Order: sequence, then C-alpha cells, then structure tokens
Amino acid sequence: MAFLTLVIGNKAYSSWSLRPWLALRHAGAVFDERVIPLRQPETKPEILAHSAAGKVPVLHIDGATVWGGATVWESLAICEAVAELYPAAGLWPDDPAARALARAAATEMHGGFPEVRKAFPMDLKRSPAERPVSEAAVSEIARLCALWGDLRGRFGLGGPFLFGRFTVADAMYAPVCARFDTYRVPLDEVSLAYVRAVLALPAMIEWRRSAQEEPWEIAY
Ligand SMILES: N[C@@H](CCC(=O)N[C@@H](CS)C(=O)NCC(=O)O)C(=O)O
Repeated sequence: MAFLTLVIGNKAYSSWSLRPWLALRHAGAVFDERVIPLRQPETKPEILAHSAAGKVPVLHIDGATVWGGATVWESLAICEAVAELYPAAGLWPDDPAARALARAAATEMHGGFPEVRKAFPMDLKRSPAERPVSEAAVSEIARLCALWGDLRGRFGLGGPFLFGRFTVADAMYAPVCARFDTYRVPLDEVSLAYVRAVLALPAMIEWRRSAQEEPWEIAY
C-alpha cells in the first residue's frame, strides 16, 4: 500500500480530480487511486466516508509520515500538499514573483470561469465536435486566452507551459484545455499551442485512456 491515496471521481467527468492527479504523476509519486463513480445513489455517502466536505478529490496521507497523517480536500490545497511533499518536482516556479503569479492564476481557475465550466463540461468520452459558444462564456474565454498569452509571453521561454516547465498552474488549467479540445473552441495561436502541449503530456494521455475505458456514462 502506498503512503498516499487519492480519492477521485470518474476520470471522464471529474475535472477537479484530474488536477491533483496530474500534480502527483508529475511529481513521480507512488499513490493508490480510489475512483468513486459520480451521480450514483451511493456517491454521496461514499465520498462522505472520505471527507466531510462531500466532494472529490480527497488526498489521504498515511500516518507514518512526518505529516503524522492527514486528509486534504479541495483540488488546489491537494496540489499545494503535493508540491510540499515533493519539492524536487518544482511544482511552483522558483522565482518568487513568478510563483506569486502562478498562485494567482491557479486560484483564479479554482474560483472562477463558471460560464466556461457550465457551457463546456469535461467529457472525455465525447467525440470532439464544435459547440456554439454562449454569450456568457465569450468574455471568460477571452480572459483565459489573454492570461495564457501573457504568462507564456513573460515566463514561457523554458518550455511549452505557462511558466515554461509544468507547474500547479498547468494542472489547474488542464481540464479547460480538454474542454476546449472536445468542443473545438476557436482559440488564438498561442492558446492553441498551449492546449496541445497540455494534452500531449503522457499523464494526460494516460488519464484520457483510462477515462474512455470506464463503464459509467453521464449524459450532460
Ligand atoms: N472546489 C472543489 C470542487 C470539487 C467538486 O465539485 N467535485 C465534484 C466532482 S468533479 C464532486 O465531488 N461532486 C460530487 C457531489 O457533489 O456529490 C475542489 O476544488 O476540489
């Protein structure tokens, strides 16, 4: 048994679960994974058995560590814990100013973009097809592209991600990249290249493959 267990929802639909899973994979962590299928009669009690917050993802850290055992909920807080558990993975930029912006970008995703999330639910079982962009989502898409373009332009020299190398900020935006791909949302060149880089991550490919093999279907 690994000292970390990540409790997640179905890989096809649980965008919040994907984020810390990517961070753990990027860190090279060995962890157990427990999938709780969403929207089933037993979903809520099963999740509540892991976290009183009643949402996945949840990370259990074994008591035999210096952490003395902990259960962490909320995707961004879990990513933070992974960054602390695996400092060598460089899950935040080294430069303090860049790190502050990476945290701001990650937090903006954690608390924002409700229209994009509503209009384009993550569905990794769906064949890619264009979906009209709702008026409400237009300004959020423009903000996403502007943010990505700004960060890539200022910090992206060392690699294809927002701060060059992969960081928690990319983990947080990965589901948006998947949504933009599934619904063929028109993007500028820089944003499209960024989406492609995220989707080409081996961990992302692995997650998508597992998602497509899952038996559960949810019709959004
Ligand atoms: N703010 C939370 C959101 C978590 C969330 O909404 N998770 C969904 C699955 S993607 C969930 O647990 N749904 C089950 C339910 O509400 O019963 C986070 O960042 O982890």
